[in-house]
Amino acid sequence: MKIETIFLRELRIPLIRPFETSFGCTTERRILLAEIRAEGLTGWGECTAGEHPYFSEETVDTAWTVMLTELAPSLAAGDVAHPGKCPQIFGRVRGHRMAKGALENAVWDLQAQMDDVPLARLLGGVRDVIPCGVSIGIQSSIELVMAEVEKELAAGYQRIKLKCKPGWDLEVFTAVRERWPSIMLSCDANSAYRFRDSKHLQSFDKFEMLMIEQPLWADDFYFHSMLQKQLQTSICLDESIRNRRDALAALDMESCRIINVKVGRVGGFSEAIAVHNVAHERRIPVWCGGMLETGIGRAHNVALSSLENFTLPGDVSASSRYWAEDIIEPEVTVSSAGEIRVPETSGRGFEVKTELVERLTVRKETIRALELVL
Ligand code: OSB
Ligand code: MG
Repeated sequence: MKIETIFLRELRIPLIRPFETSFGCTTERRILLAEIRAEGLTGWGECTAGEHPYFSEETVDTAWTVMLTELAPSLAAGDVAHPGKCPQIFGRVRGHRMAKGALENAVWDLQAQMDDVPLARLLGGVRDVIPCGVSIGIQSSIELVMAEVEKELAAGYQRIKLKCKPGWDLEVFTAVRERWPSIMLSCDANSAYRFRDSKHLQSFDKFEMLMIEQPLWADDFYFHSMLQKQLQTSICLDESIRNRRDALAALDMESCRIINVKVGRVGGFSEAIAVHNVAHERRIPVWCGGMLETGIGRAHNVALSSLENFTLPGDVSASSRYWAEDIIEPEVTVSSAGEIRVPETSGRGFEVKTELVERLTVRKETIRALELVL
């Protein structure tokens, strides 16, 4: 395809309620979108970088700079034979995977429209519906957690994940498990513990959780491997898995028994599919993580989750859990069985509300393909 124009925009959108993890609290999202025009069609991608470099090194501002000065010009400079070629086109730029992912995913979004197939099908998806869970942030009291869990279970969600950190763990798990002894439960520490906390982490085993997500350092495999030997509960890695090679290393070292695939964290759909595939070959289940995305990133997560090895409920949940009004229509909704239906229409299957996007935009840049007049 011949790309004509790339628009980068930053939107500011308040979350309907704050989301707190072990690394901080988010009340308003700064959303960076890539809009790519080619052959009369428009593809959209969402950058999952955070406002601060707390989850990963990237931020909205680093992604903005790298997309504007490096990635978008490279993409606009030539023909893109297939979206799977994007990693090669971006190959000179080291890191900045969330920035790369936003652009690459917009190209996949475009390609699906050009081929007139659902994005899920273009990615190799096989599911009609995907199983959904929720991630419940750190709250100011146990009562508030209980109320959240109760509400989400009533809505049908199949798995509850509790954000945790030292001082916000055993008491919370005890309260939730006493009230709901058999629900699918997990926790996510976002690297809040250290290897010396091994004994403490062993005491999580009695809650019979599906997994404990990223207990230790974001750049570690070795100590997770040592820790996994001491735990009955499966470790799931999130932050540590940046690409297919990391997944291979982690699985060979037995650093985890489950992998959270986030399309932004690994740099786009190509690498997300590659991570999915190596896990699948080793019979390691994966699930799709979330990064408080708007409908564009959410639609892309739904499409990715339709791949065969996404057997566990993901952190892909209804638009209304995050936004007063999402920027897509229809919004993403979850059935009472805790499932999202994978769209069967061409492309991402959710229309972008361009007027709303325009209204929420706080900065915008345009990158045009060079017109070579010979
Ligand atoms: O670690 O999975 C995480 C949100 C922001 C940053 C990191 C994480 C999360 C979540 C929320 O858990 C998932 C979601 O509901 O989008
Ligand atoms: Mg996580």
